[in-house]
Amino acid sequence: AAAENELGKSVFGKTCAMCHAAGVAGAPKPGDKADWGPRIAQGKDTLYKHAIEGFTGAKGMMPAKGGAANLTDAEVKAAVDYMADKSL
Ligand code: HEB
Repeated sequence: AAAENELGKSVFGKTCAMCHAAGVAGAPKPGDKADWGPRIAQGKDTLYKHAIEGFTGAKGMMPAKGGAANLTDAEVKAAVDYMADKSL
């Protein structure tokens, strides 16, 4: 469906890839279904909240907005969708 999530792809590339592309410090890699499955099962609202506000989980620390406080919530949500859609 979201084949053309260009916003999410762009935000991911600029802000999220530094940790998520290689799985730095426990960051779940897009496409890693085993890691993303239970995360996606929490529901999108929880994923959005954790990405926007930050959270500490069993694997490490997700900084609020990936450390880019200038991002809008909509930009962060698009990046979450981009990663989650690759991991279904
Ligand atoms: Fe991150 C996780 C998103 C950036 C690190 N993240 C995560 C998640 C999400 C995200 C959705 C899941 C949550 C849950 O599970 O609930 N990120 C994101 C985004 C971005 C990011 C959208 C861009 C804006 N990160 C980032 C960075 C880093 C990170 C930059 C580094 C520094 N993360 C992370 C980690 C994790 C995450 C480590 C995991 C945690 C646990 O423990 O689980």
